[in-house]
Amino acid sequence: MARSEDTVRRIFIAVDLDDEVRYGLAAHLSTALPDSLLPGSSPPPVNWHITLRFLGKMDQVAYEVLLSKLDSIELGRRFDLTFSGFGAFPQASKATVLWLGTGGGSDALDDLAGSVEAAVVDAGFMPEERPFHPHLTLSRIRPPQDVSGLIESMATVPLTQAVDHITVFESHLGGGPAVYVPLERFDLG
Ligand code: 3AM
Repeated sequence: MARSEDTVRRIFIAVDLDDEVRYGLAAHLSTALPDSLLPGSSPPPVNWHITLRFLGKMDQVAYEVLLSKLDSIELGRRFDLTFSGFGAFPQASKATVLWLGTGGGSDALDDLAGSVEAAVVDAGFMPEERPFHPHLTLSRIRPPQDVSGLIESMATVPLTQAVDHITVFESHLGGGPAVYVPLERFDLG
């Protein structure tokens, strides 16, 4: 069905996970964690991803410009991404977000985020002011909690994600978990 010109979408660009990695990670966490529970509210595994750039709401024209810029840039060579231990935003002693960090391939991921940022700015969006910090959000915690012990207990996760494309997602918020719909993908070389 054709989209009307006044369609507004809430958009972010991310590295998606293969189901093998997604559910392998979920299984690993449920056996590795002492009580199989993360503090706070955990997004369902189907929603797990590594955000490269959150853009927010945009109209159809801006969306099409964004796609054309993403289509025209060099995203670099595909690479393997491994996962390291847990981390927290803004800090372990008062965490509001518990995340899984990246290990091998983090430099390539940084470069990929830089390429995406260049395309986003070229498409007319304001530059991101915060430095890119690759992470996979595992839990959002309100009120903040001290997760220092949990972070120390979680070692490297034995899974590897082959990063061979990026995905443009539409985010639908409402009651319950957000729904992330993949709209477009752009392949790495
Ligand atoms: O990858 P994570 O889960 O850290 O937190 C939101 C999620 O990131 C983030 O975009 C991803 C998909 O929703 N996000 C949502 N609203 C945001 C905002 N206003 C935002 N990031 C920055 N600014």
